[in-house]
Amino acid sequence: MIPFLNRAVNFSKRTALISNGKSFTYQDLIDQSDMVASNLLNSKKDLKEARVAFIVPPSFEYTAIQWGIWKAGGIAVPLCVLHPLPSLRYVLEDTQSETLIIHPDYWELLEPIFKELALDFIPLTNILKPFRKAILPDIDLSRRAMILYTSGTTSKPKGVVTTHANIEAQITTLFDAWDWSEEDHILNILPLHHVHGIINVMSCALWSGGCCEFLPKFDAEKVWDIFRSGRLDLFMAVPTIYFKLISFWENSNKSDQLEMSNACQGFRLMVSGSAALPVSVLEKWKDISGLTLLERYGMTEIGMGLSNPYRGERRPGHVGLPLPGVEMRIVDGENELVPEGTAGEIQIKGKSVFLEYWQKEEATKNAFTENGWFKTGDIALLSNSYYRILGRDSVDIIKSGGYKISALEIEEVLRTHPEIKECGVVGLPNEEWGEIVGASLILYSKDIDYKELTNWLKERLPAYKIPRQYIIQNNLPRNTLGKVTKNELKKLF
Ligand code: MCA
Ligand code: AMP
Repeated sequence: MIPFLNRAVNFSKRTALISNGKSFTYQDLIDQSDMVASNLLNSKKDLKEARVAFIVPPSFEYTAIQWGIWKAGGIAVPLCVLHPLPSLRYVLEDTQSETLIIHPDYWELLEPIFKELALDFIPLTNILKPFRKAILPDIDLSRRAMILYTSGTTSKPKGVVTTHANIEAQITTLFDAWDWSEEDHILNILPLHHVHGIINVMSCALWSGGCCEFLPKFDAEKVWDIFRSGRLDLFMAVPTIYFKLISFWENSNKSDQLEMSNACQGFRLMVSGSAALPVSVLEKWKDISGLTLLERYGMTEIGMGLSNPYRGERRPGHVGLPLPGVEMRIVDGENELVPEGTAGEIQIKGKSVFLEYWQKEEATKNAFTENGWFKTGDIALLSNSYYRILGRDSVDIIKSGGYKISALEIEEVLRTHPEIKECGVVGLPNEEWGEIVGASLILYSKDIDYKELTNWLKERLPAYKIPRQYIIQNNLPRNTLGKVTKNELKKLF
């Protein structure tokens, strides 16, 4: 049995999850995930790492399915509920999923591919229904558990494979560092196809015997209302969410502001991550809530790497030090250690580091040094005993609203538009979103209808990848080798 799931019996009567206004105990989660596993196994003994994709909003059912897949020996492939059909199809094909579990809200969206893809499409209710309880297989911790998609320096996202051992290490380092306990009650407003929502929020709460409450879609007013209920003591989000909560507070009347600020007194910890936390946001949040946000640094491939301390100085603009069990070094372009205080690439080793990119041997090999350090591509500097992230070594990676976006992926889609001859996509600094996507277009004609272009893009890309600013040019700036000079391009917006 997987230790993470096995721990649940220690907390059987406690509330594990709150979703859609209902509370579910750990026993409910154990029973429902046993049913999911039994339905998936049917008469099989072990799914033997078959990929089981599921498209289900954050909820008790989501968690029961994830656990059920693990109990049956499968690999969980959570799909993004915001993705248009081509993005979902890409993940299903790339993972060669055998099964797709579908929440009723997404049935119509997926119907066009039912005949085209050879996989079992299972309605949510069928996988949850009572079934003769199967004998569950023994799962070795070295087995593959999950595939999450992340954008990189290639145009198409890559599937990051983590084992049960990786997941356990990603959880336990945070359990120790941030003092999780069964008394904790956290709100999850993050999407559940990324590490931040899945591991840092939901899985840490369930490992601890605490309670994770879902709000499936972020809404500043609803989040403040839940804060005001006084039942939470933990919150974790991306900087954009803190920005939006601050805006809501600023636009409220004085007595509401006072109530909202008072509601923050019940929290023992609030964490920010997935993108750089602007010092201005940290300071405004401190004025409003009295709390100093704990900023940490992580990546899909490594879980969390660095963190400001739970106890001790949380320094604005810094991400602290390596978490327990995480080995880290800063190197130059030749993978040589740089002197202290010099900027270089962060490289990471440890049990939390992923196994491989799904079926991409070459990409996996290139992501590690010869002696097994994972090359993050992030540039950092040790300043006065704390690390500071300076940026990334690739201009083609954009971080917007906490989502990692590949400029190359957007360019590839834009180039298939009949009116676009050539294009260049860049990330432009933005206080609210971190960066927003900007696109320079070279057109066949003089002008383009942006509304039509946006609608056309929405059928092909999720909303957070759609450019928010455009310029029209005759030529893109290029260097002598003909490569687009993205830093020059940024200046033109
Ligand atoms: C949405 N909009 C945007 C963007 N996204 N505009 C500019 N840039 C964007 N990126 C626009 C929409 O088109 C819409 O505009 C309006 O904003 C509201 O859209 P909606 O989707 O409702 O936005 P939202 O719900 O307010 O979303 C903001 C959000 C979301 C909650 C911050 O982006 C989010 O959940 N981000 C978290 C992502 C995450 O978990 N990342 C972790 C991965 P209009 O109304 O004009 O159409 S990183 C990770 O896991 C690593 C390990 C780590 O370190 O944590
Ligand atoms: P993802 O691939 O979506 O997991 O995003 C990981 C990337 O987010 C990292 O490689 C960093 O570039 C960025 N990131 C995460 N946390 C921070 C942080 N606290 N400050 C700056 N960048 C961050």
